[in-house]
Amino acid sequence: MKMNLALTLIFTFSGLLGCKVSYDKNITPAGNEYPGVYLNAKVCLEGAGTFPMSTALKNNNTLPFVTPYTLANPWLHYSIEDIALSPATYASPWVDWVLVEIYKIEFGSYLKVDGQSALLHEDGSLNSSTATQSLYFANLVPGNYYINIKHRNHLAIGTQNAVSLSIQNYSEIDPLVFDVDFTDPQTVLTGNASSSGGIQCLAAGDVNNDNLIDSSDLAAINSQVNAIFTAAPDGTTLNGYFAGDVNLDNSITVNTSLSTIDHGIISANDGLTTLVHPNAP
Ligand SMILES: [Ca+2]
Ligand SMILES: [Ca+2]
Repeated sequence: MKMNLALTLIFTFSGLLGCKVSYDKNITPAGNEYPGVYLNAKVCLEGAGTFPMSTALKNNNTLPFVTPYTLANPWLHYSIEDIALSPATYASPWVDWVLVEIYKIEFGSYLKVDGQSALLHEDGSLNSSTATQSLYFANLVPGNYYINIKHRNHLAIGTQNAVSLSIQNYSEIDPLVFDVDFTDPQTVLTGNASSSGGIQCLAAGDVNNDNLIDSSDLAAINSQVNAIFTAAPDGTTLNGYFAGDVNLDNSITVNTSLSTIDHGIISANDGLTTLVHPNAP
Protein backbone atom coordinates (compact mmCIF):
# COMPACT_ATOMS: atom_id res chain seq x y z
CA MET A 1 0.00 0.00 0.00
CA LYS A 2 1.55 3.24 -1.08
CA MET A 3 0.92 6.09 1.26
CA ASN A 4 1.86 9.70 1.38
CA LEU A 5 3.88 9.80 4.55
CA ALA A 6 5.05 13.37 4.61
CA LEU A 7 3.83 13.53 8.18
CA THR A 8 3.87 16.63 10.27
CA LEU A 9 4.06 16.40 14.03
CA ILE A 10 3.10 19.34 16.18
CA PHE A 11 4.81 19.45 19.53
CA THR A 12 3.47 21.60 22.31
CA PHE A 13 4.99 21.94 25.75
CA SER A 14 5.12 24.38 28.58
CA GLY A 15 8.38 26.20 29.06
CA LEU A 16 9.98 26.99 32.38
CA LEU A 17 8.28 30.35 32.53
CA GLY A 18 4.85 28.83 31.94
CA CYS A 19 4.42 30.09 28.37
CA LYS A 20 3.38 27.58 25.71
CA VAL A 21 5.72 26.98 22.80
CA SER A 22 4.72 25.16 19.61
CA TYR A 23 6.68 24.17 16.53
CA ASP A 24 6.33 21.90 13.55
CA LYS A 25 8.75 19.13 12.71
CA ASN A 26 8.64 17.43 9.32
CA ILE A 27 9.80 13.83 9.88
CA THR A 28 10.25 12.91 6.21
CA PRO A 29 13.92 11.92 5.78
CA ALA A 30 15.87 14.54 3.86
CA GLY A 31 16.14 13.69 0.18
CA ASN A 32 13.56 10.91 0.29
CA GLU A 33 10.06 11.33 -1.05
CA TYR A 34 8.81 8.41 1.05
CA PRO A 35 10.01 6.91 4.29
CA GLY A 36 9.76 3.14 4.42
CA VAL A 37 10.97 0.59 1.88
CA TYR A 38 9.50 -1.72 -0.73
CA LEU A 39 10.27 -5.44 -1.05
CA ASN A 40 9.84 -7.10 -4.44
CA ALA A 41 10.30 -10.83 -3.93
CA LYS A 42 9.73 -14.13 -5.72
CA VAL A 43 8.63 -17.29 -3.89
CA CYS A 44 7.73 -20.87 -4.81
CA LEU A 45 5.53 -23.23 -2.81
CA GLU A 46 6.43 -26.83 -3.55
CA GLY A 47 2.87 -28.06 -3.09
CA ALA A 48 1.56 -25.72 -5.79
CA GLY A 49 3.85 -27.16 -8.46
CA THR A 50 5.97 -25.40 -11.03
CA PHE A 51 5.34 -21.96 -12.53
CA PRO A 52 2.64 -20.99 -13.11
CA MET A 53 1.69 -22.48 -9.75
CA SER A 54 -1.72 -23.94 -8.97
CA THR A 55 -4.48 -21.47 -8.13
CA ALA A 56 -7.02 -24.15 -7.19
CA LEU A 57 -7.85 -22.57 -3.82
CA LYS A 58 -8.70 -19.25 -5.40
CA ASN A 59 -10.47 -20.92 -8.34
CA ASN A 60 -12.73 -22.76 -5.87
CA ASN A 61 -13.33 -19.61 -3.83
CA THR A 62 -11.97 -21.20 -0.68
CA LEU A 63 -8.93 -18.91 -0.44
CA PRO A 64 -9.89 -16.67 2.50
CA PHE A 65 -10.44 -12.96 1.94
CA VAL A 66 -8.39 -12.22 5.05
CA THR A 67 -4.99 -13.53 6.00
CA PRO A 68 -4.90 -16.85 7.86
CA TYR A 69 -1.87 -15.58 9.81
CA THR A 70 -3.15 -14.02 13.00
CA LEU A 71 -2.14 -13.09 16.51
CA ALA A 72 -2.89 -16.66 17.63
CA ASN A 73 -0.20 -19.31 17.83
CA PRO A 74 1.85 -20.23 15.94
CA TRP A 75 1.84 -17.08 13.80
CA LEU A 76 1.53 -14.32 16.41
CA HIS A 77 1.12 -11.91 13.55
CA TYR A 78 -0.65 -8.60 13.15
CA SER A 79 -0.19 -5.84 10.61
CA ILE A 80 -2.31 -2.89 9.58
CA GLU A 81 -1.43 -3.85 5.99
CA ASP A 82 -3.47 -7.05 6.31
CA ILE A 83 -6.82 -5.86 5.02
CA ALA A 84 -9.65 -7.94 3.58
CA LEU A 85 -9.40 -8.47 -0.16
CA SER A 86 -11.79 -6.65 -2.43
CA PRO A 87 -13.67 -8.71 -5.05
CA ALA A 88 -11.51 -7.10 -7.74
CA THR A 89 -8.32 -8.06 -5.93
CA TYR A 90 -9.60 -11.59 -5.36
CA ALA A 91 -10.02 -12.09 -9.11
CA SER A 92 -6.29 -12.36 -9.81
CA PRO A 93 -4.52 -15.74 -10.00
CA TRP A 94 -3.45 -16.14 -6.37
CA VAL A 95 -1.90 -19.33 -5.04
CA ASP A 96 -2.27 -18.65 -1.31
CA TRP A 97 -1.34 -16.27 1.47
CA VAL A 98 2.22 -16.28 2.80
CA LEU A 99 3.72 -14.45 5.76
CA VAL A 100 6.81 -12.26 5.36
CA GLU A 101 8.92 -11.56 8.44
CA ILE A 102 11.82 -9.09 8.50
CA TYR A 103 14.67 -9.17 10.99
CA LYS A 104 17.76 -7.13 11.64
CA ILE A 105 20.78 -7.70 13.80
CA GLU A 106 20.71 -5.55 16.91
CA PHE A 107 23.30 -5.95 19.66
CA GLY A 108 24.28 -9.31 18.19
CA SER A 109 20.78 -10.79 18.16
CA TYR A 110 18.07 -11.17 15.54
CA LEU A 111 15.25 -8.73 16.17
CA LYS A 112 11.96 -8.98 14.26
CA VAL A 113 11.29 -5.47 13.04
CA ASP A 114 8.29 -5.94 10.76
CA GLY A 115 5.99 -8.47 9.14
CA GLN A 116 3.23 -8.56 6.58
CA SER A 117 0.93 -11.08 4.95
CA ALA A 118 1.28 -11.29 1.19
CA LEU A 119 -0.60 -12.78 -1.71
CA LEU A 120 1.44 -15.23 -3.76
CA HIS A 121 0.78 -14.84 -7.48
CA GLU A 122 0.96 -17.88 -9.76
CA ASP A 123 4.12 -16.34 -11.26
CA GLY A 124 5.81 -16.34 -7.83
CA SER A 125 5.68 -12.63 -7.13
CA LEU A 126 4.56 -11.40 -3.72
CA ASN A 127 1.73 -8.92 -3.80
CA SER A 128 0.08 -6.71 -1.22
CA SER A 129 -3.51 -7.11 -0.09
CA THR A 130 -4.39 -4.40 -2.61
CA ALA A 131 -2.89 -6.51 -5.44
CA THR A 132 0.17 -4.41 -6.09
CA GLN A 133 3.34 -6.36 -6.78
CA SER A 134 5.85 -5.78 -3.95
CA LEU A 135 5.23 -5.06 -0.28
CA TYR A 136 5.56 -1.70 1.43
CA PHE A 137 7.03 -1.55 4.92
CA ALA A 138 6.32 1.92 6.23
CA ASN A 139 8.36 1.57 9.39
CA LEU A 140 11.63 0.36 7.88
CA VAL A 141 14.48 2.58 6.80
CA PRO A 142 16.86 1.59 3.98
CA GLY A 143 19.29 -0.99 5.28
CA ASN A 144 20.22 -4.65 5.46
CA TYR A 145 17.68 -7.16 6.66
CA TYR A 146 17.13 -10.90 6.99
CA ILE A 147 13.84 -11.95 5.44
CA ASN A 148 11.85 -15.11 6.15
CA ILE A 149 8.85 -16.47 4.28
CA LYS A 150 6.37 -18.61 6.22
CA HIS A 151 3.42 -20.67 5.03
CA ARG A 152 0.67 -22.47 6.89
CA ASN A 153 1.63 -25.99 5.71
CA HIS A 154 5.11 -25.57 4.21
CA LEU A 155 8.44 -25.17 6.01
CA ALA A 156 9.64 -21.58 6.31
CA ILE A 157 12.48 -20.33 4.18
CA GLY A 158 14.92 -17.50 4.84
CA THR A 159 17.73 -15.51 3.32
CA GLN A 160 21.24 -16.78 4.01
CA ASN A 161 22.59 -13.27 4.32
CA ALA A 162 21.24 -9.86 5.08
CA VAL A 163 19.81 -8.23 1.96
CA SER A 164 19.65 -4.57 1.15
CA LEU A 165 16.23 -2.94 1.02
CA SER A 166 16.46 0.53 -0.38
CA ILE A 167 13.62 1.34 -2.78
CA GLN A 168 11.47 4.03 -1.23
CA ASN A 169 9.34 5.03 -4.17
CA TYR A 170 6.87 2.64 -5.80
CA SER A 171 7.54 4.12 -9.23
CA GLU A 172 11.14 2.86 -9.00
CA ILE A 173 10.10 -0.80 -8.83
CA ASP A 174 10.89 -2.97 -11.83
CA PRO A 175 8.48 -5.92 -11.63
CA LEU A 176 11.08 -8.14 -13.29
CA VAL A 177 13.89 -7.28 -10.87
CA PHE A 178 13.49 -8.89 -7.47
CA ASP A 179 15.14 -7.60 -4.32
CA VAL A 180 15.06 -11.19 -3.13
CA ASP A 181 14.54 -14.23 -5.35
CA PHE A 182 13.77 -17.03 -2.92
CA THR A 183 13.59 -19.49 -5.84
CA ASP A 184 17.37 -19.13 -6.27
CA PRO A 185 19.05 -21.84 -4.13
CA GLN A 186 21.97 -19.48 -3.57
CA THR A 187 19.67 -17.02 -1.81
CA VAL A 188 18.24 -19.15 0.92
CA LEU A 189 19.66 -20.60 4.08
CA THR A 190 18.39 -24.10 3.29
CA GLY A 191 20.67 -24.31 0.26
CA ASN A 192 19.24 -26.81 -2.20
CA ALA A 193 17.71 -29.17 0.36
CA SER A 194 14.25 -28.83 -1.12
CA SER A 195 14.98 -27.55 -4.58
CA SER A 196 13.62 -29.20 -7.69
CA GLY A 197 15.04 -28.57 -11.13
CA GLY A 198 17.14 -25.72 -9.78
CA ILE A 199 14.11 -23.94 -8.36
CA GLN A 200 14.12 -23.48 -4.59
CA CYS A 201 10.71 -23.86 -2.99
CA LEU A 202 9.30 -23.94 0.49
CA ALA A 203 9.07 -27.66 1.30
CA ALA A 204 5.47 -28.89 1.53
CA GLY A 205 4.03 -30.91 4.38
CA ASP A 206 4.34 -29.24 7.79
CA VAL A 207 0.64 -29.59 8.49
CA ASN A 208 0.90 -29.07 12.24
CA ASN A 209 3.36 -26.13 12.03
CA ASP A 210 6.07 -27.52 14.31
CA ASN A 211 8.89 -26.75 11.84
CA LEU A 212 9.40 -30.45 11.12
CA ILE A 213 7.88 -32.74 8.51
CA ASP A 214 7.24 -36.20 9.95
CA SER A 215 4.63 -38.87 10.61
CA SER A 216 2.57 -36.56 12.80
CA ASP A 217 1.84 -34.49 9.70
CA LEU A 218 0.66 -37.63 7.91
CA ALA A 219 -1.72 -38.43 10.75
CA ALA A 220 -3.00 -34.86 10.82
CA ILE A 221 -4.66 -35.21 7.42
CA ASN A 222 -6.83 -38.13 8.51
CA SER A 223 -7.53 -36.38 11.80
CA GLN A 224 -8.84 -33.32 9.98
CA VAL A 225 -11.31 -35.42 8.01
CA ASN A 226 -12.35 -37.41 11.06
CA ALA A 227 -12.92 -34.20 13.01
CA ILE A 228 -15.82 -33.53 10.64
CA PHE A 229 -16.89 -37.07 9.71
CA THR A 230 -16.25 -39.39 12.64
CA ALA A 231 -14.72 -42.71 11.60
CA ALA A 232 -14.83 -41.63 7.98
CA PRO A 233 -14.18 -44.57 5.65
CA ASP A 234 -11.15 -44.49 3.38
CA GLY A 235 -11.75 -42.31 0.37
CA THR A 236 -13.86 -39.74 2.19
CA THR A 237 -12.84 -36.39 0.70
CA LEU A 238 -13.32 -32.88 1.99
CA ASN A 239 -13.01 -29.84 -0.23
CA GLY A 240 -11.88 -26.55 1.24
CA TYR A 241 -9.04 -24.59 2.83
CA PHE A 242 -7.44 -27.25 5.04
CA ALA A 243 -3.95 -27.34 6.53
CA GLY A 244 -3.72 -30.97 5.40
CA ASP A 245 -4.07 -29.91 1.77
CA VAL A 246 -0.34 -29.73 1.14
CA ASN A 247 -0.63 -29.80 -2.66
CA LEU A 248 -3.11 -26.91 -2.49
CA ASP A 249 -5.66 -28.59 -4.79
CA ASN A 250 -8.56 -27.75 -2.48
CA SER A 251 -9.10 -31.30 -1.15
CA ILE A 252 -7.98 -33.77 1.47
CA THR A 253 -8.87 -37.46 1.61
CA VAL A 254 -8.80 -39.87 4.53
CA ASN A 255 -6.68 -42.93 3.86
CA THR A 256 -5.52 -45.35 6.53
CA SER A 257 -2.58 -46.50 4.43
CA LEU A 258 -1.47 -42.84 4.15
CA SER A 259 -1.16 -43.00 0.37
CA THR A 260 -3.09 -40.04 -1.05
CA ILE A 261 -1.25 -37.36 -3.02
CA ASP A 262 -1.07 -35.14 0.07
CA HIS A 263 0.27 -38.03 2.18
CA GLY A 264 2.83 -38.83 -0.51
CA ILE A 265 4.29 -35.33 -0.53
CA ILE A 266 4.71 -35.44 3.25
CA SER A 267 6.37 -38.87 3.09
CA ALA A 268 8.79 -37.64 0.41
CA ASN A 269 9.83 -34.73 2.67
CA ASP A 270 9.97 -36.78 5.88
CA GLY A 271 12.65 -35.46 8.20
CA LEU A 272 13.05 -31.99 6.69
CA THR A 273 13.17 -29.15 9.20
CA THR A 274 12.96 -25.38 9.04
CA LEU A 275 16.29 -23.59 8.79
CA VAL A 276 16.06 -19.82 9.03
CA HIS A 277 17.58 -16.87 10.87
CA PRO A 278 17.00 -16.83 13.77
CA ASN A 279 16.70 -20.54 14.52
CA ALA A 280 13.13 -21.74 14.42
CA PRO A 281 11.73 -22.34 17.93
CA1 LIG B 1 5.14 -30.96 11.36
CA1 LIG C 1 -4.80 -31.94 -1.58
